[in-house]
Amino acid sequence: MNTPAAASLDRQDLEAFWMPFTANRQFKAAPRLLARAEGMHYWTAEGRKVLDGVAGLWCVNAGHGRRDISEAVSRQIATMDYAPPFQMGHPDAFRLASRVANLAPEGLDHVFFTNSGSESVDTALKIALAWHRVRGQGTRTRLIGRERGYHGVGFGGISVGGMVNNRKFFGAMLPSVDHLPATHSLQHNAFSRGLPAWGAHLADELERLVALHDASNIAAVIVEPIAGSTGVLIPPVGYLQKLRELCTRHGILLIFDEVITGFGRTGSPFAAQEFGVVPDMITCAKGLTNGSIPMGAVIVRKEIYEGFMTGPEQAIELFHGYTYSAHPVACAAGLATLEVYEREGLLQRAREMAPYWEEAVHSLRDAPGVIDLRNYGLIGAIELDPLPGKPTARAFQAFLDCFERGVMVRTTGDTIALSPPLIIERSHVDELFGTLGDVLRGR
Ligand code: PXG
Ligand code: PLP
Repeated sequence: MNTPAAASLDRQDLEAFWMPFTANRQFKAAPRLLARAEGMHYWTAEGRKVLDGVAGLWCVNAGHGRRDISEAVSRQIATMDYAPPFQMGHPDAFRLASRVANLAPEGLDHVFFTNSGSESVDTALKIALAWHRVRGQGTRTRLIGRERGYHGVGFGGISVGGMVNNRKFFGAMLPSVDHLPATHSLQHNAFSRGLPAWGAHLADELERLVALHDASNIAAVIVEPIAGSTGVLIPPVGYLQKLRELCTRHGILLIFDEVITGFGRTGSPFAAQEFGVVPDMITCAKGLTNGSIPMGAVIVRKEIYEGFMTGPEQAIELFHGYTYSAHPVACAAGLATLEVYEREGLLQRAREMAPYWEEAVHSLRDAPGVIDLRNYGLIGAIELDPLPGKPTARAFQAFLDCFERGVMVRTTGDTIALSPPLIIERSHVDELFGTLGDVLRGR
């Protein structure tokens, strides 16, 4: 499978593209170019086959090259390339919203479309602030995120997010934001399988913030049910339940950022259902279109939507939206994607695969440098002891070595994160962990 055109990019061709979240100079000196994808695999521009251990970037949940999706997209772009979403509509936008609402936990039944996870987060935060205001509680303006949270890269998302490098370069960000402590603890929870036992009490930090600011000033709490980008941090048993109880008690909206956990990653359509905790809003993106066309969504509780539907009928209720909200091509991709998920039972498949996956993750227990292993559904993490004075280098080298050997993984800090397409078979799991084990053991 040689694709010479892509392989022959020279240094000059590589220059103009300022790559996101990438060491540009290092990459351009030795580029890793992908040219084709099918099922569980990528092929590089040089024609090497690479097993996809991360579903692209946590998004290609049904595997690559799904004909149903590409054909729906082709049909739509030929029929109607674009339709304005403000004061106009097209049928698939309404159909997709209904389908997404049907997948969501009971009570979350209205859907606002965006184009990414970052936009979904900013949208949810804005809806939270505006909702309190329209119902006469406009003093509720404070937002609460969590240390080691990732909520995309908009100013709202980095403000409530808790990753220092994503924040420290960008000035003051949103005012009036607090952070709950992260739940990750090697000391208490290293090598836990599934949900760790220690840490539910960390949700009580919300009580401390309520005591400090008073609930009447707090609009919303946003957390990832399982934090992905910051290294797969699994919630302690009872933690999310506790957050839910505290938010309800104090009239604070609870937002689950399910950009990664949505669409089957945990073994349920959403982590909210998996963990039996219903938030007031869910943000999602990625798996909504199987990564094929950019699209995100915010799913909100009926009471929130209805809270806005009170003024004169001719008045716009929410002054928010994107040129590409409910883009017809993205809607076509979304509808085709949800059909594939349903037909193939993919939103439950992680649950079937989880025991085999868990064993495979924990087979690396004695590999050199491994200080923690974490898993839930079809998510896994291998945390490595950083090399002295060279944080991140050890995991990044493992990523490079795996890629050389035909396996794509993802690293964040000194953690290797895994999130394969949900179509993964046991033989792929064996190959993934076989290669990872060889790389970590220096074989
Ligand atoms: N929230 C969460 C929980 C995410 O995981 C976003 C918001 C932002 O979505 P967009 O579509 O704006 O990127 C994400 C995205 C990684 C990695 O390495 C993960 C994401 C993005 C980039 C890298 O794990 N998740
Ligand atoms: N900037 C300008 C000058 C615009 O006119 C618009 C949209 O009309 C935007 C930004 C926002 O773009 P989008 O709706 O794609 O987020």
